[in-house]
Amino acid sequence: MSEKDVQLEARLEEQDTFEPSEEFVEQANVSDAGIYDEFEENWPGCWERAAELLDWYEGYDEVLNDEDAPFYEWFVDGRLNASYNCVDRHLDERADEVAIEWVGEPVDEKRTYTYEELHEEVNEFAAALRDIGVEEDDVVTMYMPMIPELPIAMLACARIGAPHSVVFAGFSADALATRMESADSEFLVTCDGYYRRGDPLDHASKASEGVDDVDHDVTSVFVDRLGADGDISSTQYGYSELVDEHEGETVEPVERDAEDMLFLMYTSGTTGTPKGVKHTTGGYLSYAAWTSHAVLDIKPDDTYWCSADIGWITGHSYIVYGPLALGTTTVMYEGTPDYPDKDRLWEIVEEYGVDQLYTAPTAIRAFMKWGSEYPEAHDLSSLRLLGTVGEPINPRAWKWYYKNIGNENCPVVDTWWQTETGGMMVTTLPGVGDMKPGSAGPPLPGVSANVVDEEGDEVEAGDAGYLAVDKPWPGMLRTLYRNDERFINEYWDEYSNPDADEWVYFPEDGAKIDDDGYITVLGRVDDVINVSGHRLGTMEVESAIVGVEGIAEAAVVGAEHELKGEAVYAYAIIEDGYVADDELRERAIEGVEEAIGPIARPEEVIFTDELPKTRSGKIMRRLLEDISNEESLGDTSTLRNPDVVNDIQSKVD
Ligand code: 6R9
Repeated sequence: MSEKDVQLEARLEEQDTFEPSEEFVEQANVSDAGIYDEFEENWPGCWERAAELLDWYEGYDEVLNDEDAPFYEWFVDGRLNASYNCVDRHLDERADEVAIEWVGEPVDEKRTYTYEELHEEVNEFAAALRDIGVEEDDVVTMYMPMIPELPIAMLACARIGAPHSVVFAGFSADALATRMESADSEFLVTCDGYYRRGDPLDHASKASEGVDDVDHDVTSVFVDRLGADGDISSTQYGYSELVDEHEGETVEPVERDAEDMLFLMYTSGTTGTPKGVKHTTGGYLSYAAWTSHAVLDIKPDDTYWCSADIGWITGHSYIVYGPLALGTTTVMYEGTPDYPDKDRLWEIVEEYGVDQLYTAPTAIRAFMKWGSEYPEAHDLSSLRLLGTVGEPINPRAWKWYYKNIGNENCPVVDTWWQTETGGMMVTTLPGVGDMKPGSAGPPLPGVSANVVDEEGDEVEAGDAGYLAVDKPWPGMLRTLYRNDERFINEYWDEYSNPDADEWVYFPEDGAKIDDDGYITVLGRVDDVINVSGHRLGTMEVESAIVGVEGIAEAAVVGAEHELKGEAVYAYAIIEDGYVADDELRERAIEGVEEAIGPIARPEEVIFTDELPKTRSGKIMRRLLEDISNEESLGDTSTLRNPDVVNDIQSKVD
């Protein structure tokens, strides 16, 4: 490093506040700090700003109906169609502009869809879906990797008013079956396979296995992604044959009520079964579009790239719905960042002239580890804004991203939100606020998020507490699918006062607030482990382990991990007559992969004779967490079996 570089590095290390450049502010979609007051004074009417970004067949009568809180309704009686908003309405001016730039894993395999081409594809597949029996309000499950047919199928569903439920392709056959059962979903769109690090990966068998486990009949459509490298000969419907049969057909977008379900997204919670988060057409889409406009600063002429997977909420809101609603070009990449080499992302940024990049701290930590020579080998000067999501980002990784990817020239938005919130909630507005690495920022205009103590009272600046949101917002989940009771229990029981009709949403995250109102999110306070930005419920993983022959009981916790953020540590008790050996350990790991998928794979499986339990028999996961992180242990006096702690500790060391 040159003397100048060393000085620069030192300055960066000390700096804790960063301003957006004048150049950025001048062109930003939102650059007036008055927006915070404006939204507060005119709440909930302020949310018309979001709804105005969409085209409505019929305007709404009321912005918010809170009579039956917390079952809120937004943009009451408005009517619209999400597929129309993301595709058709751009045809007048942008028919030949690119909607989706798809980059395959194999180098040089790419596809470009203009808005006109996307319109054609979406219409033909919508016609095909109707043809195989999909009706309005039927839930269509999609179990697909990052191939263009996934957003096409989502938009085709939206067109005919059939909610989709996308299941991450890395999940197991079991996970697929559970979600299809839970949603009573009779239709599946999937594919033969995809490429991972150069090799074709079979997906069709996993999909078929899942379908076999569903109690009701399922109609399946298979996309031929792999050509000769895959096999869909024995499957029910081939995607391209279906679409060919409907070549050139158009399907009138169905007018949906603002509150009609757009999609379901399953996510992990404290207890065993995944939660079917319900999002609506009007509120969700307005919110995705508004946050894409205000936070990601997306303009129609941009080439925008979110490197998440569409199988997660981030991909729904910020690869598909938000960017397409705004008529921009959204990039979609099939592969991993290190194939064929560790500069693949930078190569893509350079080739397509990407304006905004939205990625996750887990990826940034990997880039850091690989070294700055990879981004340095490419011209990244097209970038105007950077974003992160999924877990807390430590200041060191933030600064690395800011300097090495953004050339100290792009604002970095650290966006806190959840599957349930539909879109971003806490982040700086890039054209307005200063950035403070490590802290997400203030709540967005119109969002009322605070940090409170156990009683629900706001904490003093600098103290830790829990995030709480005491006003509704358009992108919020409306309920958990067919389970209103669980919706209340999970999110509203903690701080609400139903007698006074006061409702407070509890996201189950710990946080701190600074005296300037900036919020630092500390992580989950429930039994959810965040592996590389993906939520895993401890119960889900534990029941997979206990399902393995020879294992009697298990407890899993998250332990800090350099790249993944958190890794799964499993503590297990074996049944009498079995041996705690590597074979059993391997079977436990396989059990988890089969039940959930490789992302849930335990980093360590530690066999023990007992688990630390309270007198009432509840497993003390906190203690196991401390042991896994090799931290000193807090109070162990409430343990029924305090000796077990030393025993387990000696096994982890
Ligand atoms: C969008 C998404 C939600 C959980 C959330 C929190 C963590 C997300 C974060 C963050 C700190 C950020 N999280 N963004 N923590 N800073 N910028 O990730 O949704 O998969 O539902 O996860 O992720 O713990 O509660 P989801």
